[in-house]
Amino acid sequence: MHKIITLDEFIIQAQRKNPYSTGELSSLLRDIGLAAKIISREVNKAGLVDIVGQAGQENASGEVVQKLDVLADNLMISCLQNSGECCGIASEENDHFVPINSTHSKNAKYVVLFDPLDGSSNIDVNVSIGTIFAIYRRTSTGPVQLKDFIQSGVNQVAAGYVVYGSSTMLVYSTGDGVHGFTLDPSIGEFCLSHENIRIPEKGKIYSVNQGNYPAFDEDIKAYVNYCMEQSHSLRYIGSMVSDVHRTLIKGGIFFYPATTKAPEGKLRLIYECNPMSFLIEQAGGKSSNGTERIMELKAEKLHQRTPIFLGNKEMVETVEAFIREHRTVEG
Ligand code: AHM
Ligand code: MG
Repeated sequence: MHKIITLDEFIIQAQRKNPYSTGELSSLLRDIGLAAKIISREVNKAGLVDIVGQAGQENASGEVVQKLDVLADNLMISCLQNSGECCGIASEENDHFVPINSTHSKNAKYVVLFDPLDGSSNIDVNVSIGTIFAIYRRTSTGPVQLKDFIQSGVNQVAAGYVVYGSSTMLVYSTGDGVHGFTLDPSIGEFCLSHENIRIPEKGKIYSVNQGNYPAFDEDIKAYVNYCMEQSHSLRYIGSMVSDVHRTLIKGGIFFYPATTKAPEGKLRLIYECNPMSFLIEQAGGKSSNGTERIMELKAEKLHQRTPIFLGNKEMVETVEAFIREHRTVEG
């Protein structure tokens, strides 16, 4: 029988390799793992709405059933509040960041940013959805401030996602490779299933909402035409976590460019793009906004959006070349 390594054991082993580690980051990661297990349980019940009650209505115990994205948000916040290792959180669900003011948390050195349930419009049709998170070391002293949350992605200490798919997987990196854990529901543990994930060198899959084609710039239209001429396969789930997960494992490119309706793109820099870029780069891939590295972009506000192209280096560089050539011709 293979030796099972649980997420908690893996985190502790990684911590032991670093003699200066205080265990605070390990503790935070374990709390996120716990939140992920609870969210996974709730997501798995999503199809039972007729039995457990619709969002907004009371369930059999007289509690109001929450929408899943609100529930996931509250679960993440409460697990992170308990840890004492996090002095503030920022979530895609909330307009502002939330300081954690308890005595043991307010001086903690980490902030956590997350999208609690990305792709939540897919819940009703049983398509995979996910949670995305990023951890930064705060830069301020005293009460936590906006600047702690809008640091460049290169400052991420750790990032990861949980995909609630045919199985639930947690994939994360602390800057020492990308590691994937699959939830074994029978023992309630994330077990190491994908150690040191490397994105394949070559890819043949492109992933974009091609229905937006008429709203793309000419350079992106030209790149999409090129993908079709190359007979690349088109795969688009419409759930970033699942599309990026496939890209990480099978290779290819995922992109959400600017459109006439969304000139800044749709996806959020600090909640979605930075953590996914951290993972893709750690796995040997590349992530850019078409001209610049995503993780070097300057965030001005919490909910800033950006166009994004991530995946195999070669494929991302090809789309960048299309963009460059087009701009040169346009002068
Ligand atoms: P959300 O954060 O409101 O769930 O939106 C983000 C989702 C991503 O998961 C996905 O990549 C994208 O929106 C899909 O958008 P579209 O339906 O425009 O293709
Ligand atoms: Mg989202």
